[in-house]
Amino acid sequence: MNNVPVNLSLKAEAASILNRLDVDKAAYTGGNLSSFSPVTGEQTGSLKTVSATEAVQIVDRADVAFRAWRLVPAPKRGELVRLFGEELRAAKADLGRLVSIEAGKIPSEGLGEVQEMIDICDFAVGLSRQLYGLTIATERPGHRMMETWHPLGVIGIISAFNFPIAVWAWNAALALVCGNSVVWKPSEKTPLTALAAQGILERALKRFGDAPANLAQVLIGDRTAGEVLIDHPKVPLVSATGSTRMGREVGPRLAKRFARAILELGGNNGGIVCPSADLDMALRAIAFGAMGTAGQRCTTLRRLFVHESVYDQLVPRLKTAYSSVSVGNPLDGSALVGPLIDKLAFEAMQRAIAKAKTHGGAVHGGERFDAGSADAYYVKPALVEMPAHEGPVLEETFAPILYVLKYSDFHTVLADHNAVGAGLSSSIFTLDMREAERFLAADGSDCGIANVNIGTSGAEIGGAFGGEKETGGGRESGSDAWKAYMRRATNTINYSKALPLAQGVSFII
Ligand code: UN1
Repeated sequence: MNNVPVNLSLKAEAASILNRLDVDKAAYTGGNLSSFSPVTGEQTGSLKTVSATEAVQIVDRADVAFRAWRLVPAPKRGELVRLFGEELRAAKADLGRLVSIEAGKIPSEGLGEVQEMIDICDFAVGLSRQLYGLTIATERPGHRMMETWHPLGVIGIISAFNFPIAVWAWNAALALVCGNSVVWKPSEKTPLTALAAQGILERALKRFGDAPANLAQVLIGDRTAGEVLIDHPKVPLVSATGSTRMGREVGPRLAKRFARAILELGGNNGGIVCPSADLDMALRAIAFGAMGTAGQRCTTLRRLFVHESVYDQLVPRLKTAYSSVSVGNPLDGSALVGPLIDKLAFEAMQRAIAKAKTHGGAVHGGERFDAGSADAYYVKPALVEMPAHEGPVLEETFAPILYVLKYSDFHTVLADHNAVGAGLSSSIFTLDMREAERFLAADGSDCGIANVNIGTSGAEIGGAFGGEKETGGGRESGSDAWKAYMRRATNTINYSKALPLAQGVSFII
């Protein structure tokens, strides 16, 4: 465990990074939203927030920008995103460091978050020449049928503290090449990082030259600002990342006005370790999946099912890994696990652990330790051996708690694996082809992400990211996720001299 030096001025460091990224000091001083670093608990800024009325004006301006941007050819729109990727590369060290300061990530994860943004930019640039429609066989002679993809409108993005900028970039990069404008409501826990990322996009916009004003805007504000995105009739799509509770509010409100939603909500991700598993590999994957990012990824491994034949080999090694992992200041480069985001996260973790005990759970770790600051919450990751798949195991707690269960029968464990509300990510560790393929089959894992011999977290941007059931069903990032950001038109063109009707209908006047 590392002690956190209390005299570290993260406020000054954050300010100098923001200054280098051309963010106006007035945006983060003298305002009413305080930002903090979970590393020390120190206040890092006080940001100006927008009122609901200002938020409405921001959306109205974004709609004007959309009307111009949709007419710019898609490959040219891609050029803006290419420049954004270039600016991100240039600012990677600063931006990664700010992620570490504000979200508490270790350096490689802070930098990794920026890399994820660069990757989606590259993907989106390629996509800007590949927004393909289809030519479809028509039953009528002398006709041609095709589908065309058109820009959609103002895209609202609501993002969470744990990936404060990468998830915005997934959405913004795709939305921009698809011909949309974006309005972003970042987490109130990570607003400085949002200002920095927005500043970098503005650099790219400046270099691009003639993009419409207000093409990409950020809304620093509280819930009421976010609600404007949900309710404004000029926002046809909201992509929202957060808790299932948030999704239950946002989803029906969007549905009520027939707006689209990309919901990326909770995960309660499971892993199965089978008798044939490569245990060395499984151990490493489990450690990163469950303890990495202090258990605060939506893809974090939370439930581990271990076959009874390997339980006594794997679980003691896991316990050793848990008790020896270095937890501490994420900025000094030696810790693998940084702080929880805040006191609320710590309290939720303690409640889940207490509940697990009432269900017979044997808890290893989980305690807070003094890191030299009363306002920083560093905990030892908790490994909890559970006698049954019940109680807190069925819920997502956004903290490093790994519930471990022993299983004997593959079909029963598959059923247990799927018997939770969330359906984001999942893994199986096996060298048995039948088990691996069953896990990936129609009656296997019911999650949006199902992996073999790798962990549940750390997805690449090339695949569609998202999950089923209470995870919300949305897909972002790679594959054909771009289609959600466009509207599809089916076009039938008659180049004959006759007017045959489909389905053999006759209507002669
Ligand atoms: C999230 O936690 O909201 O797969 C996103 C991963 C990352 C993205 C996580 N690429 O863990």
